[in-house]
Amino acid sequence: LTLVSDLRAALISGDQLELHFQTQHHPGTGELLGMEALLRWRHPQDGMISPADFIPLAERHGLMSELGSWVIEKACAQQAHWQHSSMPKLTIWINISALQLFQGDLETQLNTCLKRYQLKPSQIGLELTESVLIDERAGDMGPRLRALKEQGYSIAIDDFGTGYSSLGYLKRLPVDKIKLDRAFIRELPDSQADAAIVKAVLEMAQGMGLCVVAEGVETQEQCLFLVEAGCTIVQGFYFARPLPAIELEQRWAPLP
Ligand code: G
Ligand code: G
Ligand code: MN
Ligand code: NA
Repeated sequence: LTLVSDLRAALISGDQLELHFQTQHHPGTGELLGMEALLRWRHPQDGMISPADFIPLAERHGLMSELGSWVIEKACAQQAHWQHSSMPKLTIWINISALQLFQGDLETQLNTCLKRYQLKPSQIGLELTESVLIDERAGDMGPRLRALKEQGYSIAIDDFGTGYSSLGYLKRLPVDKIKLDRAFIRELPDSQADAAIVKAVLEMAQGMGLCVVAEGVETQEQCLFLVEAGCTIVQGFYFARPLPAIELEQRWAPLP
């Protein structure tokens, strides 16, 4: 429980939380194509705590809405800052948790933030996990996602293939992008099963007009396989780890 009160304190002070950014690339050319914002908590005593650990805690203790707002605010502020710099102009994808989608008014929150920073919805993408889409608390996500889509936000399905879901939602919901979970990438190109799954997902996505991002790409061999299979966007340690904004600027917008 002390961790919960620490998180409350972190949200009030703001200075223990950081957004890091992991770039996305073409697996063949390395071209920079987008980036994902990833939340980090630098605990004063315990060091870096993974969002995989503190996001469930925030959800259980009613802090998720505030934490989610912090991420949206920070991502928009960073995007606005980069619009006025020599950084390449890219969509920043943010992770949206289940509770943010069920409770509160995500659409209004996003729109307010965009307006304040004079951004367009196309500059912020939303990543939702499969489990969010089939969460029973949610009811039908269709109307809410279609509203976001109509505003101009892009929607990606995160951790695709791990969520015990049927494929039906891909047809029903206004999805733009599939993020193929790294579990299917890890053993490429050796695993015949993974190779078959990845190729099938790419073919299905192409047939439906969806983009595919392969996650967790760590080796050149994986890139070669993915190029061959027709994948055009990858994310992973092979190209870049999640980095603080300042390090991205040093790499992609170096001062003369
Ligand atoms: O970056 P890392 O591998 O530590 O992230 C662990 C998990 O936390 C991932 O599943 C990632 O999607 C999730 N995550 C990272 N940042 C955020 C965030 O800002 N909001 C939400 N809801 N989840 C996040
Ligand atoms: O669930 P989500 O895709 O949002 O999680 C993103 C997380 O995956 C990031 O927190 C990041 O730390 C982790 N990640 C990113 N690239 C790689 C990679 O190449 N290998 C592994 N093992 N993890 C990665
Ligand atoms: Mn993600
Ligand atoms: Na993922």
